[in-house]
Amino acid sequence: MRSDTVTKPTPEMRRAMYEAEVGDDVYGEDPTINRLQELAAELTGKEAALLVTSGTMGNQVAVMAQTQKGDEVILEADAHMFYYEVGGLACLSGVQTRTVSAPHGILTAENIRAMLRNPNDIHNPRTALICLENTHNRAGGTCYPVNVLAEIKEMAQQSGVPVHVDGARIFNASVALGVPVRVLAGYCDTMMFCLAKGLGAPVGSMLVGSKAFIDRARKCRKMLGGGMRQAGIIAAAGIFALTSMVGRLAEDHAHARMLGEACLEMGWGIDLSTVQTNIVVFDVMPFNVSAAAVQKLLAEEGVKVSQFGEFRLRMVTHYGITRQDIDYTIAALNRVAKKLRQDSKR
Ligand code: TLP
Repeated sequence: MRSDTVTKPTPEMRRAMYEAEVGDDVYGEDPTINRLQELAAELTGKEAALLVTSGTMGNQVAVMAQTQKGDEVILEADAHMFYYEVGGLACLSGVQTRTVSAPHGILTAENIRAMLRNPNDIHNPRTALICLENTHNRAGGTCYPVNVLAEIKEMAQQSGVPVHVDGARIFNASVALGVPVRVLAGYCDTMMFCLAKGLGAPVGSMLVGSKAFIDRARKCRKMLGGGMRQAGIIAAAGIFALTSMVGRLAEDHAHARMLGEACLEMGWGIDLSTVQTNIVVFDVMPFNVSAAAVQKLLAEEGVKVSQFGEFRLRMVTHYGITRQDIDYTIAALNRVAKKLRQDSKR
């Protein structure tokens, strides 16, 4: 339950990898990578796409290709790009971040407008990019409502600032909202999405946007050492992920919902309105213990979860986690809750 990054390739995916036609992608000659990039562009309604090694590389390359040193980038305060990318924005692109906390991690056009810099003031850095995270990981897998995206796009266009979406789990948002990815991607200029999370591929993320953006991104990727050679074996898994693994995400969402409802019933701190996709973030505060202590007790039960703060834990449902695993996890959470209650009475 630690993350949907732990998924292993399906047997069919491995077969596709084995059989993949390959070439040198730095020369643009890997036919399987080219096919994956065309598919990603088509699915998102963008001009072009680029295979990158990871979500982190995709986000960092997107910023690098659209900013200059000293620019400012707007992000939600718990965004992965700000929180978990090793300070890459400062280190690789030399940009500074402007963050604001938003309920459920969902920024609004008003939030963002208030953070835009006046370009006519000599003191100000240039606001170069607005970054959204859909679904929002630390907020519990929450999705941007389509009307909010539309308002942000309109405001951003008026201000002349491009919008990048960290869509590591955009297919989860698409399935949960019942809205095609192409529609969600239509509200941003550039987007990164992951093949190696809920979609089950072993490696890889995609960056999509205009042809000019992807040309710049390809150079940035090369600079970072991400120019791969016969990576068609990775792309083959990605094509399989995009064509065969999206439909089953609804199962992960149903499993997360079951976990979330059970957590609430047992007295763990949880806001069920955040359980919209495959992530369950919950609070251990009601039991007066630390997240680390609960994480350890659950590990002893054979359930691995991630720590998301001093009192917060995260569980993620994904391919390979069955209904039986969910029942087992609920029972384990129940045993841990009971033990903590008994301990507190002593
Ligand atoms: N998230 C990982 C950890 O880094 C926290 C996880 O287990 O969820 N954007 C978002 C929203 C992500 O959740 C992640 C990975 C990334 C980007 C980065 O992707 P990778 O791990 O491929 O670099």
